[in-house]
Amino acid sequence: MKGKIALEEHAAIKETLEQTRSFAGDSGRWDDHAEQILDLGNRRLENMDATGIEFAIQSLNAPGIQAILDEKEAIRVAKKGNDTLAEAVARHPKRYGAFAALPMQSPDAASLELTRCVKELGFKGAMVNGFTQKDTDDSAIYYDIPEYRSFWATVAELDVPFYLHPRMQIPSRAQNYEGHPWLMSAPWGFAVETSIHALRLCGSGLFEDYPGLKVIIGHLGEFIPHALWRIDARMAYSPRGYRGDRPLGEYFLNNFVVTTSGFFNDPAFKNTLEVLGEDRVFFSADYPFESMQDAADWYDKTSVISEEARLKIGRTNAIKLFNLDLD
Ligand code: GRE
Ligand code: ZN
Repeated sequence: MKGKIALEEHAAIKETLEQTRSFAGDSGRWDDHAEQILDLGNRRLENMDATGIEFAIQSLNAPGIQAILDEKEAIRVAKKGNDTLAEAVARHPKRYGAFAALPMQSPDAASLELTRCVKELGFKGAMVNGFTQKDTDDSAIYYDIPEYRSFWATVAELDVPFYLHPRMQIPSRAQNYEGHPWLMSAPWGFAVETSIHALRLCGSGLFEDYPGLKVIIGHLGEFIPHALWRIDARMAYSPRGYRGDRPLGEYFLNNFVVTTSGFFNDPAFKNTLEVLGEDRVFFSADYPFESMQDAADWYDKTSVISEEARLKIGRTNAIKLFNLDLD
């Protein structure tokens, strides 16, 4: 399919590049991976051309700003990353948009940076990589806590989506992964950590306070669509600490949309579509951690969807969500 739009596509800057080393595959792939993730020029664009991706919203790699302990440094690197993405967008406005990286170490600084990115740089929203560390390695701040309500007020006021992207659990909190480092990252742990964070948002009353918030999660919903019925079924018996007024599933279906990033599989796609419907699912690749070719080879041919739905999920849903100036 020509004219696809992708939402979870990553670039690194010098300050965040090393974070991706362990994900690059064997050491022989590092140089190539580094070149791919640093590039926002020809190599990326040619890859998009070859796979029918017309437009891609770029974001900084994970864990990115969320792993920087010092607040001032987090603000500095976020600004630098966002300015780098903004320059790429300015060079290729018909091909790239951008999500803001945010210094969530400070709700106020995050609000200011998101406002700058949206109002001055034309960014399409934010991408935040799970919980934020701050001051000590063993810190993990989730955004359902009251201190972040002012930040969410800014997101709601700017009326832009917030993409909650995975990161790995930190070693001091990862005892249950001990001896199985593979389990901590993209094969499983990414979805566990991201789904817990997403469910915390749902269970905190956040979407009562800001009913218009739109949260995006990748990887076909980080396992939540499959589990949604059971969550509500069991919550009828054990809702201790739940602060929503309505069943959790209602918040998920109202306030979340999901992408196909890194999940190019018919049975899982079918399940996600059955639960969410075709208006709430968006094509994405997750380049360069996944190949655009794999994403497109699967998406362009999958028989799970009609041609009409292929166009919506591949393109028009994104044009609507982000008010994109594309035909
Ligand atoms: C991602 O961005 O989703 C990602 C990584 C690292 C490894 C795999 C992966 O950041 O999907
Ligand atoms: Zn990603």
